[in-house]
Parts: sequence; structure tokens; C-alpha cells
Amino acid sequence: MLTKSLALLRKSLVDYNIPIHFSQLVTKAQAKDIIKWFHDNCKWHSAKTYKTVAGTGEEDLDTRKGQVMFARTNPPHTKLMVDLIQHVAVKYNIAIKEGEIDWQFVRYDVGDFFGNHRDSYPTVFGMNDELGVRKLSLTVQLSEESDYEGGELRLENDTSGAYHLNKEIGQGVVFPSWIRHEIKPITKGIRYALVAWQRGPFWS
Ligand SMILES: O=C(O)CCC(=O)C(=O)O
Repeated sequence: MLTKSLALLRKSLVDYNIPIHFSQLVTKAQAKDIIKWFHDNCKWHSAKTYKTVAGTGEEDLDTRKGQVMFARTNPPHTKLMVDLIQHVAVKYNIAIKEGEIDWQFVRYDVGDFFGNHRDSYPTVFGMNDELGVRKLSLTVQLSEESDYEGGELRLENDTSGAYHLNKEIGQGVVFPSWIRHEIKPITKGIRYALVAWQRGPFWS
């Protein structure tokens, strides 16, 4: 039953051509403010990923290299992003918990990368807690395209092939959190990005 409804949901999202790309989610000045806000309010962690369910179980040491900061309060200039996530959830009939967004600020230096992964697993009831599971993911480019080389964000879904996020500052993409995606290794410079995970009740 669960598998059937997930298959239907997946089909409807693919029909609507999710991932959905947005441009100009932040200006260059706003991106700078966001970068400063994280540095002023949060702490760096070495990025980690896990073999089965995000945040739990055995750590996967081969999939990710980079640095991250986390926030549970909305960073500056993110109202438009929150509104867009909500709009996508309503349009595609995805139940979310309003206000339950985790923010992640990411920094990739030369050699850093994030291999093919999902932010949540629709068939695994494991990473959910009272906050809910990750339902929609958002990434926004905070670096100038000319600041780095490599570091492309590539998204996959089952029928539509690969998507690439434009590298211009302020470009963003919203997608269901189970869609596999990766960040190619950085070969020059530094890439910053802002990630949001909108939580909601477990898929039903
Ligand atoms: O660096 C990015 O743009 C996305 C990072 C990512 O895929 C993740 O944190 O799940």
C-alpha cells in the first residue's frame, strides 16, 4: 500500500517536472549577509553523512568532504525561499510541518565534494522524530560563478534524467528530498551554498 502510494506520488512529481528551478532568490549583497550571519551565529562542523538514514547509523566516510553550519532559525533574506517551499508543497500536495525547516550553510574548498545521496528515504521510517521527515530540499547558490570551478550540483530523477543547477549567485532548486543529487569536486576556489530541508509528516 505504502509502496503503491509512493509510486503514485513520485509519478505525479515527475509529471510536473520537479525539480523546480528558481532564479534571483538572493542578490549578491544578500548572499554576503547570509554568509556573515552564519559566521556570526553558528559554528563550523566537518560535514558528515551516513550509510542508510541521514543523521543515524554508520557514518559514510567516502561520500562527503566539506564544512557545514546548521541553524534552526531562519537566516536573513530567506522569506522568499520559505514561501516558495510552501507554494511547492501546496501545489504538489505534499504535507509539511509549517515552520519546521532546518538550514545548512555549506562550504566546499578545493577537493571537497558530496557524492550521490538522498536527503531522506521515502521507504525508511527512521530519521523522523517529532519534527517530521525531510520532505523538500532547497539549495541556493551563494557564491559567484567565477569564484570557483567544479562544484556543479547535479540532480537525478527516475525518468527525466539529469538536472544541473545554474551556478549564478541566487539560483536555487527545490526538489523532493528523496531525489538523488551530488556536488562534483571543487577544483578551484570556494563554493558556498544555503540548503533548507522542509520537514513534514512521514510519507503516507
Ligand atoms: O551543496 C549543495 O548545494 C547541496 C548540499 C547537499 O546536497 C546536502 O546537504 O544534502
